[in-house]
Amino acid sequence: MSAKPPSVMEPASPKDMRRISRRSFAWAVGAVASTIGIGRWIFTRRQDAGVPWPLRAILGLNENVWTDLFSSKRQAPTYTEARVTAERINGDEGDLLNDIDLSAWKLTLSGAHSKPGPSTTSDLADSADSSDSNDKDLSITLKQIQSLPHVEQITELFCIEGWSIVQRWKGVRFRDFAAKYPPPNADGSPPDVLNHPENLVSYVAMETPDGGYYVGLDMQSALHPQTLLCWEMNGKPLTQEHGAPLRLVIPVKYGVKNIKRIGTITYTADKPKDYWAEQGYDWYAGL
Ligand SMILES: Nc1nc2c(c(=O)[nH]1)N[C@H]1C(S)=C(S)[C@@H](COP(=O)(O)O)O[C@H]1N2
Ligand SMILES: [Mo]
Repeated sequence: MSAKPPSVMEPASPKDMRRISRRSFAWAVGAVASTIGIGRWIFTRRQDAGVPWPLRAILGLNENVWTDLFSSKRQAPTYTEARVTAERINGDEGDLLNDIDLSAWKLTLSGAHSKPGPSTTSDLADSADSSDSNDKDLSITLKQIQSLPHVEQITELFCIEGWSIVQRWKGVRFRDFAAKYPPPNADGSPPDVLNHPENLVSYVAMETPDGGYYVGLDMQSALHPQTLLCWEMNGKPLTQEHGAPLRLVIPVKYGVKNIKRIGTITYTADKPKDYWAEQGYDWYAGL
């Protein structure tokens, strides 16, 4: 059992809570959100999430507010096809203006728990010794990634420069990728990505093949159900300016975290370096 988070408001009785008006409720939610530095996104999106979890947050009854705030109930808005805007290219760090040989591209996965999670009988046989972890990098082809269950979603990408675009993306949920190629648990015990993400190491680092652009992500945001590894944008394979062959789409973060042309993914217990954080922007860059 972890300790209760420090309470920022006097706890109210359940009877009191029922009397709290919508407005004071919203204010209280804002107070909690800004106190813990989560900001605008939580505040403006909360109504979508239904009532129970903010009540828990305000009352401080939930033992893990952090996890709750980033639970799958926190969804970025999705849009219909009619709302898709013109494409816009921004940022070419990581040598995006120069071609790479897409047919030779492989994703390097570093820091994964020894073996891919079982999803077939042959994998099951393979993973008999999966309790010992090793430091070997995995090399994963685009085909292997595309063979995972994929989804399409239309979401908004906000650039820190102040503009945004709505695009349709196709890819695999990072959480499904992580279930197949699991991060290790912080204490070395066997990971259970979907049921016990809180035991995993805390961060994911991603960088371009040349190392010229790199982002650090907290594990909660990486495992958010709208965080995708994408290979298609608006019904077409990614162009190289948009990050072919594989990019991150993470609508709970600003554009800077949506790294294009991923070369390496690393699971790590240490807070990863981040290109724009080094330029003075907030490391989390959450919306
Ligand atoms: N490799 C790489 N990825 C990147 C960038 C970059 O410079 N290099 N810029 C980021 C920024 S600031 C934004 S706003 C988005 C823009 O994505 P888009 O060009 O597909 O619209 O990509 C992000 N990913
Ligand atoms: Mo951006």
